[in-house]
Amino acid sequence: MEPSLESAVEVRSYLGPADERTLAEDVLDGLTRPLKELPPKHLYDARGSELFDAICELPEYYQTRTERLILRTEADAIVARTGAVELVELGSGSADKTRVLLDAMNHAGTLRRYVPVDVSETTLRAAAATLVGDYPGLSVHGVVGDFERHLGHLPEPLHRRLFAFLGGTIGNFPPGSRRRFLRRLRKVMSPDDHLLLGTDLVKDPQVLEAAYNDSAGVTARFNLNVLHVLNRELGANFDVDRFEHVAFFDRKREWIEMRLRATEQQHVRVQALELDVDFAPREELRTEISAKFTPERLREDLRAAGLRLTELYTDPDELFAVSLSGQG
Ligand code: SAH
Ligand code: AVI
Repeated sequence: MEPSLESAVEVRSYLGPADERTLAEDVLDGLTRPLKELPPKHLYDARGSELFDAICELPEYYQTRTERLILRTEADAIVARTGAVELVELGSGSADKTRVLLDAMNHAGTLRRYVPVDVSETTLRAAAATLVGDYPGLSVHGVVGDFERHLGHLPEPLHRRLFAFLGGTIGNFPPGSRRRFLRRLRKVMSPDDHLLLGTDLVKDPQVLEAAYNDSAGVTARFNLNVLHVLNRELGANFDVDRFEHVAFFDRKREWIEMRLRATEQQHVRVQALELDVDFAPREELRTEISAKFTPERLREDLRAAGLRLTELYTDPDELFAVSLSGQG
């Protein structure tokens, strides 16, 4: 009998009332600290995900096109080396670069299933629908959830898996949580699975700062959008026009910090939490860190999580790195 070419999509959401609590807890915790802070995952509502996709097209944001170039060059080798039949992608977003990996698996005749994991349900569903249309026979099992909390909900492996965590999103964790996350991920992986990790590299601060202060102002809109999320989800009354986007490279910690700065003194009410928050003139709220790596730091982080770096792929200008690691 001919193998069936019928594609299938199944999407399960693990986000529920508990996640509204997570946003509430993050806001309560983050906005009452001396240095106000919010975790970056709240940047990605449907509008934030669209703005992120627009960032990926910006001339200053070299990361996306560089990672795509590396994947194009190395995808066949990665597929041959891992023997993967299944691609599990964390923070999959619009799954655009993913196609390079799916194409290589398809070409090698191994592709069976794609498992995207993302907090942004709209984006994940749209990507899943497009991919099943484009890859006959592909089965997509989407997990709408938080990769820090819902990795236990991945479907039972079919056979060897390639876990992909692309775009440099690992850099959005603070260093301690980064290693904790990698350790947890390693525990979810079977002995024959591999991890393909995209990391942005340390480089000229001017190049880095330009990537987060683009001339079209898209990153500023992406950053400010988190205030719209709080207004909508928690009944807050942030006056978004009275905040400005700030992004700079912290040379000591080797990470980009993205912040929102109050242009003047202001008082904000977060209705759902019965919380009052005051901002002094020029006071800042940190919305993201984006760590930049050296090969040594990457190797050390992976080693601390029980993973062994087997290949480190980079571009000719050494802007970005894609690493392959396993447990062996
Ligand atoms: N992998 C894509 C998208 C990167 S943007 C690329 O390389 O271009 C980061 C993605 O991670 C977004 O789609 C966002 O919704 C998702 N994300 C951020 N924090 C998350 C979390 N805690 N759990 C699951 N997904 C998360
Ligand atoms: C998803 N993440 C890796 C992006 C980054 O570069 O840290 C998010 C982003 N923030 C501002 N521009 C892009």
